[in-house]
Amino acid sequence: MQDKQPLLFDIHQENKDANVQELIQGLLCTQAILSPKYFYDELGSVLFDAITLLPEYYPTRTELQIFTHQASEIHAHFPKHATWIDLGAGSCQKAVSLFSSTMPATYVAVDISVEYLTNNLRDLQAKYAAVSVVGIGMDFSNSLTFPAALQEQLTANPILALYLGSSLGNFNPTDAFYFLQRIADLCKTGQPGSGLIIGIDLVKDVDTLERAYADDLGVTAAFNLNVLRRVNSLLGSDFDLLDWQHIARFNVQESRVEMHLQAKRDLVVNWQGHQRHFKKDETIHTENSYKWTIENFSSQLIKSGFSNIRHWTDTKSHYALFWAS
Ligand code: AVJ
Repeated sequence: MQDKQPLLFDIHQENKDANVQELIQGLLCTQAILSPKYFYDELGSVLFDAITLLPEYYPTRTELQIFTHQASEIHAHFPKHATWIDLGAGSCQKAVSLFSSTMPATYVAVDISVEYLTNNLRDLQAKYAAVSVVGIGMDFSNSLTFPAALQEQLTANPILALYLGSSLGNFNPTDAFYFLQRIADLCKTGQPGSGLIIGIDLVKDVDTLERAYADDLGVTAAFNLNVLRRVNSLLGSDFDLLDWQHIARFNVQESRVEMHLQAKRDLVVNWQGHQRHFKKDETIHTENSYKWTIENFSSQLIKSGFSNIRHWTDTKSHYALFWAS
């Protein structure tokens, strides 16, 4: 008999032209900007995985600690026989490590690249024959519309939305509000008991925050610089990586760690008939990672349409897991 296979959808319209236009516009802004979504090519994804192993980068391991130390309390909130929707699932490891305490009926892994999900999901489906495994390639930052074929799973069971790894940090508070509102609407389509489990990185001393984004080994620097190679390949531009240096600083006013690439000298970058001059020390802003307080994030959840908010933190209150239904 043929093994059960995961159900796969690719509803990510790879809009190359729009990406190129967006890249060019960002590079021509007075404060040049690049979207953090360009970090994650094959090498970039491996570099990010390496970041999560760095001693300075506390979020990933702290989130895992909270899940392990407070497992029974956290799992008590998870609906049973639910449809799990793992937003930004990646390797699916984080969510799957929760299966031993609460088994979903359906596991829907959502990520920007369905290719990356495919192999993981085949193995997962083989290992958990009782779970319906689904993979969806889509950019969920702007809309959360699921294939019609999933209607049944979304309405007949409770929904557990998972957004782990403090990925919400890339959204500014306004965009975070709209995004959470869409998740709240999604939860409303599910049976009672539906809710969201989300990992949030908290405001803390500046040194700890900045070191997490400027590690001694230079892995985060490589992760940041790698985006210029991605831009070179997408635009045919001539960024020379040796001309740029990695910068990470906490912007207290905006409550975010900013990553920039800073020009080491006056230089010119050329692409497709355009050019941009950069003065020495001028920067390209490549990422924001917003940090929340427990109070701010709780009220954000309530504004977005959630009630019944719970949270758990580590002993240093560096990181929080929130439950909202
Ligand atoms: C994947 C967005 C959660 O902001 O901490 C890590 C990305 N950038 N180091 C973060 C990142 C530099 C990460 N997120």
